[in-house]
This record gives sequence, structure tokens and C-alpha cells, in this order.
Amino acid sequence: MVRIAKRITAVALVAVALFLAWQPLSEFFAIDSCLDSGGSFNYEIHTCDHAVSRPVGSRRSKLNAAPPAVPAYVQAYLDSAGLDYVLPKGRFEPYLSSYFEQQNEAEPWAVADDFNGDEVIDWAGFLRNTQGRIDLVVVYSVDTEYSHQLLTPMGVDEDGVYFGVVLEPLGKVIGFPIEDDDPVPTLSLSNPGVHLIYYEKASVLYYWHDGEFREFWTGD
Ligand SMILES: [Ca+2]
Repeated sequence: MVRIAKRITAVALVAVALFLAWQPLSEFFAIDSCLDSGGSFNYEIHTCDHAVSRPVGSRRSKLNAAPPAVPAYVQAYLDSAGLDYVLPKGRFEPYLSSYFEQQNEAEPWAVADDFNGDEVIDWAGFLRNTQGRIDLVVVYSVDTEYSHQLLTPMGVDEDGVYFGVVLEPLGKVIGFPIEDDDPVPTLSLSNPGVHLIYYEKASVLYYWHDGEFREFWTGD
């Protein structure tokens, strides 16, 4: 009798555990399939958003605050150069929006300063290309116009969502030796640089030198 009671109790406990686990599990699978299919999951209304990627700078109504956008001069250049970039969406978008909704002054997806030393402001940030890859792109001033350079020809690693860009101020920068026996490389920045950070993984500084942006590894 006692054994039967124990068995009934065990079965009941398993049933309760399954019941309690079902909702979070089903939500987990819903979120996962949503993100895998390129959508963005709205946690407030528990639905998957498959809206077509918006052009850079377009507004969205569900947020009161303005959406992340590139500066007007950058958008004008992208349009004139026929570069069909959009703001990153899918897995990356909630990351951008979380900073944005907090009205955090930091914009880890974009930086602006005079990177090439001609006293005109330049811009660098993450944009998604037509193949869906996220690129770090710099749009910089040339005489009275602009040009651009793809800083990450292979795109940025989207598996690790935790990446961002920060502005590197002028002065000495400590690099990362490629081989253990190599001396620690250093660099003296005479213009601000664009520092790509893979949080807890690696970091690369992009800086202007002899008419182009070059890379300098600062961590691995
Ligand atoms: Ca400039």
C-alpha cells in the first residue's frame, strides 16, 4: 500500500513538473524558431515579427523614441553610392534596441569622429548587406564628398551577439603579439580610431594610415 502511494506521488510530481516546465519550454522553442527564421521576437506580446527589413533611418511606430539611424550625410552617401544596406535585424536588433530604449548615450553599433584628420566628421557602424551579412563599414570624408571602406570583408561574427564599436582616442595603443615570443606592438594614433570589440573574445582597432584604414589587433 505504501509502495503504491509512493508511486502515485512520484507520478503526480512528474506530471506537475512537466506541466510547470511546458510553458517556458514552449516559449523557448517559439523564440528559437522565430530567431532562426530571421524574425525578431516581441516579448511583450509574445509574437514573432517577420516584418521586412526597413531601410536605414526609417521610423517604427511601436517605440516612442526614435529608432537607431545613421546620420543624414551617411544615408545620403549610401543612397548615392547605390549601397543597399539596412540596419541589422533579427538576432542583432534586440541588442541595438535595448541600448536605444534605455536612451543610453553610448551607441555600441556606431561611432563618429574625424578618423582621417581632415576636420570633417566621419562615421563607422554595423550595417546588414543584401546577403544578410553584418559588416562594419566606415563612411569617411574626401575633399567635399564621402567614400567608404568595408572594414570587415568577411563580415562580423554574428554567432556572438556581444560585439560593438567604441571610439579610440588619440595617443598610444598597446597591441596584441601574434606569436607568444613577439614583442608587444604599439601604435601612436594621430587621429581617433574605430575599435571593434568582440566582448571577452578579441578586439581590432581600425585606423587611418596612408589613405586607407588599416587594422591593428589589440586582443585575442
Ligand atoms: Ca574626416
